[in-house]
Amino acid sequence: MTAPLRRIAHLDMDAFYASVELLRYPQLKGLPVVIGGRVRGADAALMQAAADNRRAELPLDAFPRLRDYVGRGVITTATYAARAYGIGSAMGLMKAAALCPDAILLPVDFDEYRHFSRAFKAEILAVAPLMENRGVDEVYIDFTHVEGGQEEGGRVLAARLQQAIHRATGLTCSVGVAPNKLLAKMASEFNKPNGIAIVHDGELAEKIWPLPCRKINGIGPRTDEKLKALGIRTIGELAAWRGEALQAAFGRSYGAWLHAAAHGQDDRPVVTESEPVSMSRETTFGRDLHAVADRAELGAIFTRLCEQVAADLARKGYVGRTIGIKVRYDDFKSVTRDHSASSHTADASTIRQLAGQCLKRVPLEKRLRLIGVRVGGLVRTDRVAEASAALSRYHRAADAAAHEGEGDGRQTVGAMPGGGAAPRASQNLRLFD
Ligand code: TTP
Ligand code: MG
Ligand code: MG
Repeated sequence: MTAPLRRIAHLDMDAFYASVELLRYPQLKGLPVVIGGRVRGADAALMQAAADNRRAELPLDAFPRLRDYVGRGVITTATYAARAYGIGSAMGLMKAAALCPDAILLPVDFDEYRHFSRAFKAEILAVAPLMENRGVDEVYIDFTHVEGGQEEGGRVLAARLQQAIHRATGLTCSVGVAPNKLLAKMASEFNKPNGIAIVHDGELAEKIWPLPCRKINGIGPRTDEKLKALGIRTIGELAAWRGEALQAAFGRSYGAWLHAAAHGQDDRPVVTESEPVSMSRETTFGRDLHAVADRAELGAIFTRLCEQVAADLARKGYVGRTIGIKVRYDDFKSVTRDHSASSHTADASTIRQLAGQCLKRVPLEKRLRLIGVRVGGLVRTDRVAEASAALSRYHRAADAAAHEGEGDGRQTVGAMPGGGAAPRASQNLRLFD
């Protein structure tokens, strides 16, 4: 079997602030709407509607319009309907008013955007734990080892994430999947809004090289000016330059980076937040033990390890849903087994039960030197409701897709009263060390 291809996704919400506002003002759907600085005076109607919890009923003529705006505020974002007038992020509101005076102007509400930011990221984390936050509305996700992440170049998983996010929040997003972050970031813009774009190695000339240099994240306006002065407008033109020449013009390290970027090279990893991903306890026995002859002693040690992991989880405020074990034999070979339950737990007896089932799946003829228990797929206890709701929505969506014949035939483990169900027989056997 060949190693899986590196597949990295960049996911970016569509017209994020504006789309969140449209959730509570559905009457604005399809209209040019901009989200801008503070709207003074004119927003009395908005504030009253909010106070009465009747935002959705506010008539269109009660909304503030761009034409009435006076001041130096800038636009944070605009709906796609407003973008059709040439309006966009960072543009002055009065300049935008000249382009589309009838556009509706709403004030920013960061708390609301943060809430939806957390919500869409929870949907992703429920299925793809290797996620890197890149601000309020975008993330990188390592698709390489996630179910569906290799299918159709990542399109299958991207579509599932879009569905899960839409189901949970009502919001749309766009996803680019590519061999690395650099290309994924560019690809996520290709089919905005609500689009997916897949880039493979070997498609550089066709999909990347025609783009202007500014599309590379890391080439700003100043570098772009300098490139233009050298006659370099597109990424393809940049790629045609020798590395040494770029280094001479832009300095050693930035020149080398420009050269690599133009050739689609980028090996930066997806960096997750420094939250623990798992907690484990293991013990090496004073003498090698045998599963049958030393059953009672082994059982007691195993139970104590589970209790220790449970206590670690409780103390640090985490629950997990992937329960795993590791055993090392007297010949120093090790094996691990794990099993992902359908709900999170920090309960010692649930962990003991699931870990015990994992233990039944390892060969126990040889004597054992060491045994370990691990709980992974951690979420903070105060986020568990969010995470488990996301997970069950995802499983329902995946099941529905499977029934529609679009699925990949994945089996989901059903609800497990008391935390016990037969682990999947197809679990990977991973050799340790
Ligand atoms: P973006 O993802 O750049 O833009 P967007 O989500 O509004 O639209 P797109 O569909 O093109 O992705 O930025 C995310 C949010 O960040 C955006 O909704 C508002 C905020 N923002 C600013 O406040 N100022 C800015 O200059 C930009 C670019 C964004
Ligand atoms: Mg966005
Ligand atoms: Mg963004």
